[in-house]
Amino acid sequence: MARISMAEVIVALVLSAAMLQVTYAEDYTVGDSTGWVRPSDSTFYTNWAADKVFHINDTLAFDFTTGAHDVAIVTKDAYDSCSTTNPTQLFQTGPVTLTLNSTGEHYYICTITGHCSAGQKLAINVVADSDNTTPGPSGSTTPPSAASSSRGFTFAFFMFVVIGLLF
Ligand SMILES: [Cu+2]
Repeated sequence: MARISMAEVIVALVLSAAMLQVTYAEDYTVGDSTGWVRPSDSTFYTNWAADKVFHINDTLAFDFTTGAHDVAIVTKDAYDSCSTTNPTQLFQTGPVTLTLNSTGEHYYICTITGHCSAGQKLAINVVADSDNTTPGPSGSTTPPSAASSSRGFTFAFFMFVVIGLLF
């Protein structure tokens, strides 16, 4: 066996994992430069999310002025009906950045009267890192294959480092 200590292996693993993290996580600003507002077009946030694939550890930044808006994490029913009673979580100080740490459907609304029904609501689906679901064709400028191969390359490099250290 090579004279590599367990500590060195662990350091290499941590560094590799940190690199994977950088490769994987994307930081989204909801609505981009528009931010989190009552939109003039009720489909604005639906359209914003339509061409994106959200992964575990991606972040969502809701950019809003404290007091003017808020962010409530809600159920699908509450999202559909714009019900503001008993949200799962409520963030009233803006801006707020949330890390996506579970897969599946996630629903967000603003609880200020009239805002959700005007379209200040966001529904997204979060997939696992290994799920290379491709974005929809509309408005996508980056070919999905490029992102997938980048992830594959990073993983290959990670395995190369681990194997190189062990033998
Ligand atoms: Cu609002």
